[in-house]
Amino acid sequence: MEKNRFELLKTSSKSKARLGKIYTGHGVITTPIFMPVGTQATVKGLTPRDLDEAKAEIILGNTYHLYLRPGTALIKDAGGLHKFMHWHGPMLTDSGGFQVWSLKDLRKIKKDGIEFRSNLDGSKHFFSPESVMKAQREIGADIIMALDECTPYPSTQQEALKSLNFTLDWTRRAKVWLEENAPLFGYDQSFFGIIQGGMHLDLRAKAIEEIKKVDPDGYALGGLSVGEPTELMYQIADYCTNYMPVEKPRYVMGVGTPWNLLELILRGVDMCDCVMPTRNARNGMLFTSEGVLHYKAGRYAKCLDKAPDPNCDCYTCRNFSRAYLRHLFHSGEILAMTLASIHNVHFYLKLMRDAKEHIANDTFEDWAHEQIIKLQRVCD
Ligand code: PRF
Ligand code: ZN
Repeated sequence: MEKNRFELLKTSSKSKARLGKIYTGHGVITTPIFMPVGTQATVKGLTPRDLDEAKAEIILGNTYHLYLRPGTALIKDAGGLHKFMHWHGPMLTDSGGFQVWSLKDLRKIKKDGIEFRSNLDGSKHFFSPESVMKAQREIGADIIMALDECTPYPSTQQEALKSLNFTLDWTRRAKVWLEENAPLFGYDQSFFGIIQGGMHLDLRAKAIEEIKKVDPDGYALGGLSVGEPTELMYQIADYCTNYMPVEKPRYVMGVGTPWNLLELILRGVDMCDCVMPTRNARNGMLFTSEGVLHYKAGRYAKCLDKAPDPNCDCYTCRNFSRAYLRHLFHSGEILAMTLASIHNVHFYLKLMRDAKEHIANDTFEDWAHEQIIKLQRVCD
């Protein structure tokens, strides 16, 4: 079985921005990359054909949701999630640590794993570092994540340390289990460890030191974008990438806006995922080259002659007006959500392709700073 591998192609001379490639059994991912989120074996509102058209290189799935429904046994019987959902490109699954953690009243974190009740029917379950690896073997994503505990914000040093020690222990146990249990579908599955430690720099450094000993295929930053000021998130990411091995991919989990992504790329991050492009699309918000567009607003009711984003060549912007999109939204038509999601996902992925081109041409930093200001404006 051919092993997945990461190739670092370039590091910018003016920032920590990097260009790289991850080779997987389902194709090559070029980094920096954004991963659209397909929680329940679908990127909400989009067909795999839409994802292809947006040039998606990798999508994300969630072990927690798939384990509860339809169950990982069915996905295994389908031949893995790629076949089940007809997405044949690379795929990453989150471990369920964060999704279970978000259940708050429905879960109990123990030394050996997480006890929780299903948000669907109240049934009782237990995730151990090993059982979550087994579930991810059955789902068959190309990149799988260790079970972790997302440290809440704010947390004292003592609370964050206790939480971190669970994550570290679980990561070691996950690696041991993976070494004894081969992938099921004939292609390699990369294993990423997750760095926690809250906003405590010394704990983040300790986390990296300890996870390095496990020698995962990639390093994720968890516990960010959990209520802390955005500047603090950037500082933690900036600090952590200084200590992460240069020869492995770096992934910030669950972030963020288009400008967040550019800020993180400047700080040496290679991968991000977030529900934002699809969720915000469904709620009436588009990210555009001219800034944020609240397409449901009354001021667009008669806007027949302008595309949602005049500088975008996605299916939505090529064919429909702001007035039409607003009409669909106000009529409760599901097509509003699909058309808006097509645009937002396209926009995020095009931004990543532009970022890569600018890094290659040594023009990334000035361009990124300009974009960071432009993209945050609100369209009138
Ligand atoms: N851990 C895991 N998944 C995550 C997070 C985390 O800390 C976050 C936090 N932003 C998003 N998704 N396993
Ligand atoms: Zn568009």
